[in-house]
Amino acid sequence: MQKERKCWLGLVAILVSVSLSGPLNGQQSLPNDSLKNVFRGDFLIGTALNTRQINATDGSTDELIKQQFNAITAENAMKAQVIHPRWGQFDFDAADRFVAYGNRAGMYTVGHTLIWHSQLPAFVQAITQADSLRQFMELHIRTVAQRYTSSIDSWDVVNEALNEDGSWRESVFYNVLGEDYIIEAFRMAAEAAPKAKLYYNDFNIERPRKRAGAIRLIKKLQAAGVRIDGVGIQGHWHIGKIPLDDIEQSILEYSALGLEVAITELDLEVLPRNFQGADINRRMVANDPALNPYVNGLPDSVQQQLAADYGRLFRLFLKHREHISRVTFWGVNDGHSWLNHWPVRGRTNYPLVFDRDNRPKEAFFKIIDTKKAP
Ligand code: 9MR
Repeated sequence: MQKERKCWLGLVAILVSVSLSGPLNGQQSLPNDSLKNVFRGDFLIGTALNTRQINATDGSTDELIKQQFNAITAENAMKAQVIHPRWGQFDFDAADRFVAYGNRAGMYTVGHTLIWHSQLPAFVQAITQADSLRQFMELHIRTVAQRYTSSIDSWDVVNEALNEDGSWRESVFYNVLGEDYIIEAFRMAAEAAPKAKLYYNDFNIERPRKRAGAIRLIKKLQAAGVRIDGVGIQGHWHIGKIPLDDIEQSILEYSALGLEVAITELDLEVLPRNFQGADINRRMVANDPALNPYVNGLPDSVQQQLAADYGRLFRLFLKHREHISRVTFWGVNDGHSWLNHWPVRGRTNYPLVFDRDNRPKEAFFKIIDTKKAP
């Protein structure tokens, strides 16, 4: 009897340890908790999908996506360079597959992004005439947004229009059309996508100076009578340096303007960096191994810091849950993150809450805990 009890206890212990530590012999075991279920009623939990994930080529990642997330954003498939490579010639292949994925899985589907200075095809960069640029914007926004009018729930209409000091970024749109290009972009999007939420999306707009610029931009749209529904704070932050007070203040100030707030591209950098943000024109040129210290694994102290920071963030998001529509991670697992390639190529980074084998990290459990003891 004693022996039998011990045997059962042993079996239970093995099962518990397998479920906590993840796959045995490389096999996928899904976590017991699901982020989307735990935060249901608070906000959506999203992820960005790359092409392989849109094609569901990796079964275990696909299962994890469907178990954990109820919102998806196209990481690259809807950017102008991909979808509109030459004037009037569209390539909807990847974007169609992306929205089909969202439809099949019943997920909230985010279009990213209509007007952005980056990943813009060369023919647009070369435009110098206001009329031509307006024609491009009109053709691009109408064609793309109308095509997905029944499948895209929210559009990042304009992405990253501001400099760090809150002034206008000198993109081709600003240089040729002046700051009112943003009014035109939102007006066109409102006509082409009447049912979708319309967002302005940027990084570092929780910081006071850039936030002031974003507020000017939003007020400008509102004064012109065009629709804007939300602000996307991207959320590319760095462990140990999460600007919690600025984030809280931003949530309050943006929502006071009548807007929803989404955290649209969340990841927490753990590797050395000499600047913050996500301006992809900035790179650190280096082959210094000190810049890539965790090739063989993340030290426990860093893992704990990452987890604690994710916990603090989600506690803040929960506190302001009535203003927050969605929290989207920028990638599914650490192996998929753009931060392995930027601002230094070929690093081993750990910014997300699932590891390279799709196992939940300490950060995942800390996030779930915020609901248990908010
Ligand atoms: O994650 C994206 C990466 O795969 C692309 O190479 C990169 C190039 O533009 O864009 C990344 O996503 C960016 C997003 O579209 C806008 N905000 C910053 C993101 C990280 O650079």
